[in-house]
Amino acid sequence: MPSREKSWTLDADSSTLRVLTNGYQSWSEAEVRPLTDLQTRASLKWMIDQGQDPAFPPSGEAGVWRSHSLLALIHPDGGGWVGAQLEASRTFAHWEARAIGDRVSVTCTLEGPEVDIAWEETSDVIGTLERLSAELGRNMQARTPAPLRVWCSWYSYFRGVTFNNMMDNARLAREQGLPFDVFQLDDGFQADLGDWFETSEHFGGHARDLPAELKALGFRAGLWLAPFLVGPNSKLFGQHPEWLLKNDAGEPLLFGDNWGGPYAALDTTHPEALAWLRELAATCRAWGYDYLKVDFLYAAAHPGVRHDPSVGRAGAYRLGIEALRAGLGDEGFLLGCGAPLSGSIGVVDAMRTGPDVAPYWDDSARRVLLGDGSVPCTRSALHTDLSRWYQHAWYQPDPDVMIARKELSLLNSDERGSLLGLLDVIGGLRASSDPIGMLDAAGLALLRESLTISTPDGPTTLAHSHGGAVTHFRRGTFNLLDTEQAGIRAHSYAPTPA
Ligand code: 9PG
Repeated sequence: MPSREKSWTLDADSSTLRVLTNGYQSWSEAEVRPLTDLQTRASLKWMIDQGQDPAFPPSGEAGVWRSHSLLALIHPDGGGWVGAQLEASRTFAHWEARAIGDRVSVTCTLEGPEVDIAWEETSDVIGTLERLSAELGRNMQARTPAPLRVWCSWYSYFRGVTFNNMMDNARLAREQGLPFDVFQLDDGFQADLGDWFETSEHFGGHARDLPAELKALGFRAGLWLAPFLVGPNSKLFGQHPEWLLKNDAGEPLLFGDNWGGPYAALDTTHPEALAWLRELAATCRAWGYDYLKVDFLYAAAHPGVRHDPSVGRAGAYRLGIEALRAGLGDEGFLLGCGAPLSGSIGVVDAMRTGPDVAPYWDDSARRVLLGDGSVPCTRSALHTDLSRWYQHAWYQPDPDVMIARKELSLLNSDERGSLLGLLDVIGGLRASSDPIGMLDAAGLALLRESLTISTPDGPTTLAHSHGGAVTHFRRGTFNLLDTEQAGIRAHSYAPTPA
């Protein structure tokens, strides 16, 4: 795919400007930072594969900021510049801002077919960003159904989840009258990545038998898949090597690192792989799942050699998710995760817009020392989700689960309050993963509060931040730092007094 570049030179003192970036996929860092700072580049290859764009990762140079789909530069008075692609179904737009003393240079490089790019100077960056992001959503016929309230097995049972864990929680939720719409089974039920119809040894049942039991309790059934991933020891890997993304030597490309090692990916330009994906989603639908959380989706856009070399990375990704949508049907609810963001508009109903929440505040070893802003932890999730507030025009945002429990969690009450504040200002999906039986009266009350649907809020300023992210909202202010800021305790959320 030929790439085209547009560039602009701005007469502006780079030392006074801030930059707002949007990372490539759900887990990639989004933030607002002084332009002269250093954008963090993950130090290990698998972290770049899994948390950044391997074709356009942060440069590692101070004063150079890379962003996907859009970019904003902000003066202390809130004015500045906003750039955004206005169509994204087959095209990635790579933005770079570079501080050069009393000037700033900005480039936008397209990877994929030509699309319209907006570049505007404005006295109101927040308003311009919201307007351009809404325009992109309209152009791509964004799906924004009513947000759902979801119980998800991941954040307490992880890969050890069993059929009985699901049913025990569903029964307790019904007894307590908790307002969940969906009970969603996450990673751990399957024999291997790609072998989705065979069950793991510990699961104790088959995923196909769960929906009927959940429906009997009045819940919709949801299922997690990493549909584009193929485990190197899976049956699928052995049976269909021709469906896999290849390296230059023609061998299946292995990348990332999870489930104890690297994994392969389906080549979504291969017609048989696409037919298999459609069938996979249709089979889950036929089992009774009308909510699919489709994860690790960036794999379909990973750089590599494809069956049809005329299709670029963004185009290959789009073919893959369109096949999933076709199999699930128009009525099914599709939640993207680990997904290239703007390239999913119009196909997904909802999208994870940040890294995983975890039952602890920070993982500074991986986040700070190894430079991986996509690492699961509550701080990373807040940082990136808040800095993507404008994406409600693209899909229902999913800022991940509330953690209301006190057991099996290191979060303190300020940190739980920040998660609650996050869900309120983002105004998208609501989710929980707490074992219901573990919650005391206060925990149940906090969980109920977190399941209350809200409308999206917006920031009051991008010129100040308590921690490198968008932190100042109309409804309240977040302090992501480890020390008190302007009277707001470390790690806490302070609602704006009425
Ligand atoms: C299942 C999980 C859950 C979760 C997803 C995704 O970079 N990492 O180490 C990393 C680990 C886990 C992860 C994402 C990134 O979680 O977001 O909700 O479904 O997979 O395996």
